[in-house]
Amino acid sequence: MELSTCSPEYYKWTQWLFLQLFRRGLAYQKQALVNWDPVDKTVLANEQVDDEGRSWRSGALAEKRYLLQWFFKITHYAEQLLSGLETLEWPASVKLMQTEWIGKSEGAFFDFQLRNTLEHHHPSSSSSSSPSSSSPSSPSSSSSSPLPSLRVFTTRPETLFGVNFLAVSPEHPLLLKTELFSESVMATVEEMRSRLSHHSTNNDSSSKHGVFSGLYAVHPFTGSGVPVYVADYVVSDYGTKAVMGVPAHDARDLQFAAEHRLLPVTEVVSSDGLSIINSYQFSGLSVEEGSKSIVNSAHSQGFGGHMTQYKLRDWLISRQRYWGAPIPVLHCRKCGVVPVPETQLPVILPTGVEFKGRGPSPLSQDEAWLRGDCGKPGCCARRETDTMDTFVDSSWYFLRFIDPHLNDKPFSEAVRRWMPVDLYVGGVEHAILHLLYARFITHFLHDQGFLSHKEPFQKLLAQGMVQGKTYRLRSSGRYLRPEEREGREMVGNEDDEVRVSWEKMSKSKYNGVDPEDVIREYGADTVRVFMLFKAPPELDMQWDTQAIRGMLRWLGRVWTLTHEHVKVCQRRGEREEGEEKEEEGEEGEQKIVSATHRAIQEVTASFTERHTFNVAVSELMILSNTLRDGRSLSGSPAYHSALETLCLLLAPMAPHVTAHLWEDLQGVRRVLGLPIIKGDVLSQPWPQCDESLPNRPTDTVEFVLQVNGRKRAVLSLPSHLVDSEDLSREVVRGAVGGGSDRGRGRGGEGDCGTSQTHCKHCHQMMSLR
Ligand code: ANZ
Repeated sequence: MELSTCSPEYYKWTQWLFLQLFRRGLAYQKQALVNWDPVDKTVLANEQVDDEGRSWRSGALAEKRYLLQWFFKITHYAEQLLSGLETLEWPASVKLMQTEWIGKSEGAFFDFQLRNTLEHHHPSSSSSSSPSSSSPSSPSSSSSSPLPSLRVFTTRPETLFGVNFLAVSPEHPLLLKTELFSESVMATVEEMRSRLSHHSTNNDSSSKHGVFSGLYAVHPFTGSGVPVYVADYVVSDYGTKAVMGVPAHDARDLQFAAEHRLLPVTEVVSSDGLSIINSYQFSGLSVEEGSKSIVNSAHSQGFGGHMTQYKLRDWLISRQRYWGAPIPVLHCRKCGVVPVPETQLPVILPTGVEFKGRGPSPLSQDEAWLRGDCGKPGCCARRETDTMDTFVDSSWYFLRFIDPHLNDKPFSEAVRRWMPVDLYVGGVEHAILHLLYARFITHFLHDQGFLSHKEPFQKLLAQGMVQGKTYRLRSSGRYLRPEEREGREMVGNEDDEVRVSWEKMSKSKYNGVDPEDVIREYGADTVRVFMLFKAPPELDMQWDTQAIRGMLRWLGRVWTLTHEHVKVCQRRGEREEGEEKEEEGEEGEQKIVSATHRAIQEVTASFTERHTFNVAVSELMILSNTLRDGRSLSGSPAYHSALETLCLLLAPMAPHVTAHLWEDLQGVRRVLGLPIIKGDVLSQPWPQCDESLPNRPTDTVEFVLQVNGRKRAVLSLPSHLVDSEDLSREVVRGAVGGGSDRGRGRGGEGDCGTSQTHCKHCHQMMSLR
């Protein structure tokens, strides 16, 4: 099954998706201050700019620019996307990232009537602190038309009586009424706007630029006047673009108030944070009660109410570049924006365009392609030249997979049966990009009746990174090439010149390993089993070529055990029939049968439920240890059956080796009086565990306690605790401190030669951190 999101057969349906969103008002165009990648010369979505303000793709510092852009209204789904997380079996860390990205804040709004004179003083304010005595004058002291009111958003309504200024962002619509402000105020506002457009954020803690607007706001409860400032710490795309300044209880407000000498700073919440003070009739109430009563009272008097805000912004999908699906709309001089009819899809990217690597999109250079027809006679329309962010393609591809070659529909009816995806495996770097976009589109398609499920991916496994050792000069930060690293093998050693550490493999860091090289040396099976064994899939894995040898040795041991058994059987076959069989120790045989069924149970659970492939390998090592200890039973049916099971359980991870072993084991079935099984190892049914067997070979079980993937202790605990909650309690009750680091997990160290040991419960224990 293969599909290619850049083929017109596919992107026809990405364009169809755009049209569905457009029709419902969820795809729209607006002027926006956007993140501009100066290297790729394109716009980036917020999610595509990292914490340092750099492009996820080029790594360049993103700039801010105003452009007319297309957006998808993902904010319309903020609440659904948030509550939907509860239904998902995803790692808590990824859910948390999405929760924080959506950023729900529950609070209140208050409307403050604006005035251009300070008519009242705050009951507790001193006149010397008022801007009227120290600030630039307002353009006119009395205005003919009544001034509007100013709405603020706050998450701390209980602090309303501590307000001593209001601040609006330089982009606040109030500032469009330029007649309300003096020229000098507008000039300062302009300066702030231009400064902001050159910085990726205006939330920088160091700068709190601001200017007194000349206007005052009337406190809705007390009637006192507070000055209104324009301040760059107020974000223009959040809340109401206006805040109430409460310096006594907010650090940013305090810094601003200090810089602008805004006094007094009145505390309105007691120092223990529990009750409301200095707030007239609300004083004495608990913060929670007071907050409610203030909002209710404001609501009943018509100047306030509850308000919920989300940090999530609409998804900017316009890209000014060649790749990506062309946005299927026409711009007509008479009719405005006209969607391309579905019957005319796909709008195919023009061929033969010139790539200059800079400047406007190559699509806007192709005059013939640009000409469109909006359907009305005499119309002169031009095609939209923006293409869609390629994350739009990947936000629905999983639906197409079910039948990738459908011509008349984006996806087959069978999605109702097959979706959602049971288990989705992907890197954590997609936590708030692909995984949020795909959820949004699935929710939307569900609401439109195209899908019966809301969430695309029921379970998520976010795999860790493969890390390699890096060697970096302390002085210049330069990464050393392999030939420059002689004698500097330790991680964390105190080399004055070079810092050795583990980092994600990357060409620029010279710490990559070419899989071809290691596969050539150790074989694909060894490398695969080694990688699965080295770390649980969700943790980073530190690549250690030396340790692969240990895995090769273990596979060699399985090979030897099998061939020893095959030889014993063959010798027996050569002996005369009727000769008496060797006595088989019943106890030893029982041990092998138990170990076999335990392995089936554990490996099956590791594969199907826990995805702890490292544990699966460990369990197979335990079984191979039991077989090695019970070598005297080599040649018996129980031994044979254990080897066959080992082969079947190992086959998904080491298909080549086990294909040979399986064939050899089949060769001696007749000698043992067993029927021949048809087919190769991979076409056999999965072994079934006999639940009635005592599958715990020992009375005590050793547990390796790992914290953050590192072995901290080995605990020897009674096996009856294995599946009980008592285990967690036992561990918490001091076993951590008393554990010895010298112990060994069964089947781990010494078996494969690496220092890794695992137990099936290590995850539970890790979560006890
Ligand atoms: C008064 C107050 C008093 C506030 C106090 C906080 C502490 P979150 O939780 O992030 O939603 N705020 C509101 N809109 C803003 C904007 N556009 N730019 C910058 N700040 C803004 O934050 C909500 C709080 O951030 C709001 O509550 C408001 O300040 C501020 F002791 O109001 B608060």
